[in-house]
Amino acid sequence: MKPSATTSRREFLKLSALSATVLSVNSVSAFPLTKTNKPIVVSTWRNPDANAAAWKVVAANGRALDAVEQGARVPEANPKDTSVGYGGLPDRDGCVTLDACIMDEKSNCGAVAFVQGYKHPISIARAVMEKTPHVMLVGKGAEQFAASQGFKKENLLTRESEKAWKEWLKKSEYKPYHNPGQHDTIGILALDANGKLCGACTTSGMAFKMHGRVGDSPIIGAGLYVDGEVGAATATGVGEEMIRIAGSNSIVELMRQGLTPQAACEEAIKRLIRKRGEEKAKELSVAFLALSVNGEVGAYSTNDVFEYTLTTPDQMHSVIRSESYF
Ligand code: SD4
Repeated sequence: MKPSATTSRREFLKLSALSATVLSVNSVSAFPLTKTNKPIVVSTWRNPDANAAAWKVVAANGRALDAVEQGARVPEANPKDTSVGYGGLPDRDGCVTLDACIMDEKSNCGAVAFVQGYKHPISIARAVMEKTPHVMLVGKGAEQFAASQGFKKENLLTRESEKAWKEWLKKSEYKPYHNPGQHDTIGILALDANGKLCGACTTSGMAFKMHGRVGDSPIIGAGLYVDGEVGAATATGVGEEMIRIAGSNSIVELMRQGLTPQAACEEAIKRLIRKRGEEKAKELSVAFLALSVNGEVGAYSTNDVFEYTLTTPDQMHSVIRSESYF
């Protein structure tokens, strides 16, 4: 399935006028509520198992929040996935450091960054959201909190990841790489049968990064943003670029102004390219994925490598190639 066609501003205004007449008087949302295709789960890259875990929750009338957490835990536990959780490639000092965040339909959110020794940062992020008055814990503090919540401490560096790091050490070239064929940070968005929209994002970040480097993935507004009245967006790729334009938040705000998720993702990528210039941007792999509260999906990336996995009542875990600028 191709992403839905871009709705022009004029079409949107027409639609808004129409929708305004059918909106409930109690509704405070300016967003046009058209027919919703739900439940729906969408995740970055080829992640059918993650979508299946999330789908199990929403198909049983469960909460989108549980769905995105369960979905994110799948690649976190998979040692073959070298950019998320257990088996994630380490930083240049050989340490696996993880980042994650989660956000619900009421904009409650939790995040952890630079966490070592815990396989499921997404669940720690959820605990930060639900059990502390804070949004984000990092490093040792996040690890202490995880221990206090009963999370199990484990070694996350697999033999394969250690081997890759030792290979990298031979030249120790500091180019925290973002090989398009070799990354699959998961951002996962779900709209449940009750119309609740939630998202999660989890990663081990860029391979062989500086010790202490944190990317976009745990930053609310950069790697993930959800507004339960409008839509949600998530990102993958060179995190510094998404942070620079507050990418996921920008997409949701563009959707609030009437752009489709597709048009909003395209505008965010173009904004980033305008700032960087085409020459430099060609080297940057960045992709956005968005879901509106109406169940429309959009995706767009700088280069032609991005794909995402979509699950709806009619489509079980379809992997779809995103359109791209280059
Ligand atoms: C980061 N955005 O840490 C992440 C990396 C990524 O697939 O998406 N990898 O910058």
